Amino acid sequence: MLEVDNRVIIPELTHTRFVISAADVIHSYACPSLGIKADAYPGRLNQASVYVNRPGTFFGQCSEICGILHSSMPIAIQSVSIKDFLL
Ligand SMILES: [Cu+2]
Repeated sequence: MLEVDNRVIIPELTHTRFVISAADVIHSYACPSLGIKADAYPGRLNQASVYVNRPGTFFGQCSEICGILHSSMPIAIQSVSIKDFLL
């Protein structure tokens, strides 16, 4: 239940900034293994910075009770080498 249709692809060994918002209700974009947890508000921008020092896939979930589909809002972030990121 943690896989997604489209993973967020980020480059490793690079400072990456996530700009987080929502389209409907308040969510929380959380990926514990990357130390990310930021509320997503409709009409507002929130941000989180991350520096990933290895390739891999990191999973998370929405962590704000947001509605009946809250339990099926997975997050998957994949870090790849800069060379692969630029392809
Ligand atoms: Cu939720």
